Amino acid sequence: MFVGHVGVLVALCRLAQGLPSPRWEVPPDPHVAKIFASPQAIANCPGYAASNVVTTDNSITADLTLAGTACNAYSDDIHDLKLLVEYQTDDRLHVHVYDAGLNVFQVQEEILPRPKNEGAKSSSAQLEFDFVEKPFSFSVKRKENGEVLFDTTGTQIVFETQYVRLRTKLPLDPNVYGLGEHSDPFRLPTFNYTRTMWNSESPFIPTNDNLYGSHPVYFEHRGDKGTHGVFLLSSSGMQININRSDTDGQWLEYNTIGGTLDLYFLAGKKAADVSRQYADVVGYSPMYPYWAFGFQQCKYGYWDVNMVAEVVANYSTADIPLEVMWTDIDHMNLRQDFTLDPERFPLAKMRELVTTLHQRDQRYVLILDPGIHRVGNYSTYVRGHEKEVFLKNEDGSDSWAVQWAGIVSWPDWFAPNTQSWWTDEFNRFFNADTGVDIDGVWVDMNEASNFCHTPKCDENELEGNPPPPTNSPRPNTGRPIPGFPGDFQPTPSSRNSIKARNSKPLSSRQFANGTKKGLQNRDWFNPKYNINNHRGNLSDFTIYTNYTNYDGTRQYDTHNFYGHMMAHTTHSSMLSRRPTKRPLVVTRSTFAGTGRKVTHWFGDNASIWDHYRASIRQMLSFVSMHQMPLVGSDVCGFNQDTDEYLCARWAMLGAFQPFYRNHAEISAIFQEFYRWDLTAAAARKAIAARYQLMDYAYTALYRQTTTGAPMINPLFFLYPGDPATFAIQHQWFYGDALLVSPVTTDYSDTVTFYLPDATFYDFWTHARIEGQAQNVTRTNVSYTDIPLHIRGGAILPMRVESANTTTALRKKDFSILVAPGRDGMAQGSLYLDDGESIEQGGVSDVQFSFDGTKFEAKGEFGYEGKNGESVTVSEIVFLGLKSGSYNGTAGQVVKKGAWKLTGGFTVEV
Ligand code: MIG
Repeated sequence: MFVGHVGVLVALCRLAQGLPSPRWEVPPDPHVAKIFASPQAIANCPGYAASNVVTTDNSITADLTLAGTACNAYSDDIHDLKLLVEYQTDDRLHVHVYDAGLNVFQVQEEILPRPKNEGAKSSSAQLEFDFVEKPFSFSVKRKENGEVLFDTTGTQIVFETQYVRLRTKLPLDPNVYGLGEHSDPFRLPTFNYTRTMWNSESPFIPTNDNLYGSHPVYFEHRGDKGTHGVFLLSSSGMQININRSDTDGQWLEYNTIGGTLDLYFLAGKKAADVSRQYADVVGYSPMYPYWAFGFQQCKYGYWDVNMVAEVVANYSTADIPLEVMWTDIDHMNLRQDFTLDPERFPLAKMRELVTTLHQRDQRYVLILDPGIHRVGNYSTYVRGHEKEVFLKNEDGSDSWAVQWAGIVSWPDWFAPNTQSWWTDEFNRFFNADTGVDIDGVWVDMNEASNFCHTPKCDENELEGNPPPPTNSPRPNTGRPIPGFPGDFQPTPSSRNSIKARNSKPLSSRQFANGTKKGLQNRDWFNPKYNINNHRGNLSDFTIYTNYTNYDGTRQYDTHNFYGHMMAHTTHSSMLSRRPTKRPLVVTRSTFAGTGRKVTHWFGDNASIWDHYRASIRQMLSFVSMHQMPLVGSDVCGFNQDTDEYLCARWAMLGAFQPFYRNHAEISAIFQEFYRWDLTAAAARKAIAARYQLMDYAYTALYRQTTTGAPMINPLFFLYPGDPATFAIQHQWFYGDALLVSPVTTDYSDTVTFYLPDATFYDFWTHARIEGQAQNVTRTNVSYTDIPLHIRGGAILPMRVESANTTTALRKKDFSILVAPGRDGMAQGSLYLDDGESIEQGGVSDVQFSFDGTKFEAKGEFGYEGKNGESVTVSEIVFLGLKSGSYNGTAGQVVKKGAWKLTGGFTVEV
């Protein structure tokens, strides 16, 4: 019911945007009709038999040979496979089933550098690998308690040229999480559930569909018996099914359209250990600049530089701190990357804007799209063409597609000159002395999103749908746009170039056997196994899957990390502009490991309560399971009009999520927080709290970058033995000590939330409340309130007050909040550095503890502050010291002083 509703909205919205219609409105194209093999064909697949088994104390290898007549269910069975099992560390087991000829595609090392095999002994490892020779099947067991974590017996492995299937049995109704990117429940459904991985433009972030990113890793939680993780290192399009039946019990099944079965089993056994073990495989997040925690504002549809300045000014007038201002594709000339609309965003004025922002200690971010306008008078394209940076058609001409600028070519991020070309464009356009001196950059549309529906996209098709906009349709505001007609048409030359390119977009570059670059001669467009991509066939609305990358691999195999490559290339370019500073790159499309350099926002949600709620579950899985800490959704919602109530609630919700940006679509109303008094009041309060807690959050981010322990904790991470926490998806811990329990019902002032069996303190009133492993209902929660509770046993480093910018905030003294647990004790920490440098001089990493009477600070004290920044603690607030003060702050004791964080100290109470 709800899905249907959204479908209509999507269609309407896309019409308004002048975008081609989505798949479900386009009649099926006879040229791309699918042929499906019957499931019966799979049931008869023979599986494999193991031979030549060699076992060492660290590994097992074997040959796997097709154990009967090929079933050729969806393509051709591969006859000879190999098995490699490595006990890489005591908590990581690597199991790889791959083709003996090494022709099947494997993700390149440069995309995902493989973790080192540290040569652990099978005897000391936490996991045990067992197998049956014929038909080959295997299981993975947790030695300590005999829990079988993975078990493929009962279903044959199918390993074909365009279809690979592996199924594991699971306990009934298991607690499975992860497998992003999706907008589904945090604890995944376990009946009749499918997860498709095929990175796609996904307006309105539909549930039960593939979205912008692919992270084939899941965490499974078994209460006191532990949490483990399973990562399938594969970029192939796939469908993962979780289901059960009376005959087969409960299972999880991978169905991929290529690639090998490259599995990493992560033993845990605590959930945060799995987070770390996954970071060991795909990489740890970098530190981000301190200012990235500031509040950020964007909108598609700020149509001139004056308006951008006006928004910044309005925030000041409204007394709402704004740290980062963003501009969308509005700034571009004819929607071309690295250009400015000369009338509305002239360079001189843009430079003035940025200088002024910087003088005010604010920052600026601009957007880039991957499609490079394929016209001869556009120098970025011309330079790229000369350096041969684009994916190519069969005839050697540059690839073509349609994005905002009109006809575009796709950069081939594998080509040898692409990085230097991209960096050169950065250095020209974002030049600090002559260009737009941005502080961060945003890469969009990099799934990649193609306005062409099918690979047959030609002039007729483009006319059947609205033509590609070269400037966006503008709402009739009654406001003239100087010098910029509202109905701009593609130039004749780019129109013509469609015809010229209407040859098959096929190219072939060098291919050699045994190089894991992907089998030749596959059906690049319509493999018979349907992964259920919500955009249609594999190539619909994206880069054609037959394109060959420079290294000889095909987009068919590499599609899911195209956006990842753009984002990582962009990271290097940003680094080259400011080699000593931490870059901020925010990407829409992601793959496993993208988080080791850049971060992500959750794309085009809508201004609806369901997406306010979805932002929580998306954040939970990305931070704690996909190792992408600095994430968030468009606050107040992107598509459609928000309203002051939803926006007020969302202003508060977003303040306790890592990445905090208000953003809206061009045809949506303006939704800056100052537009409504109620929303403004909510934002002021939430931002003040967020800013006072910024060093606490920054410390949590630092921990994640060094230990992998997530800066956002799902409740079951901290209360693993409490089954009531396993499915909680509307509450979370910001850091590991601040429980956020927002109102989640539409237009309601009541919230029922769960308090685990522990002591808590209300963040706002400091009142003590004993959690009893029960739900608590709060009524009269106004639109300027959000329930926040400090976990007893925690110490939170805070600033004594908030400030307008993070620069000013860093000059405020610290106030340390001590919240003893039931045992009267508490602990916490504070990490301090200069907030922006890659190489730090002295840093501080201070451990705080309280034993009931004595507070102590000790650790490393290397950061001395710069430019008037404070490293002074001017107060310590002890909560709940007197007994019987459960409903008030009577138990609170405040010690004033001046303790310098340049050395350890103790305070007695
Ligand atoms: O087709 O640049 O997700 O944040 O405002 C839409 C315009 C293209 C999609 C991004 C959105 C951005 C918009 N972009």
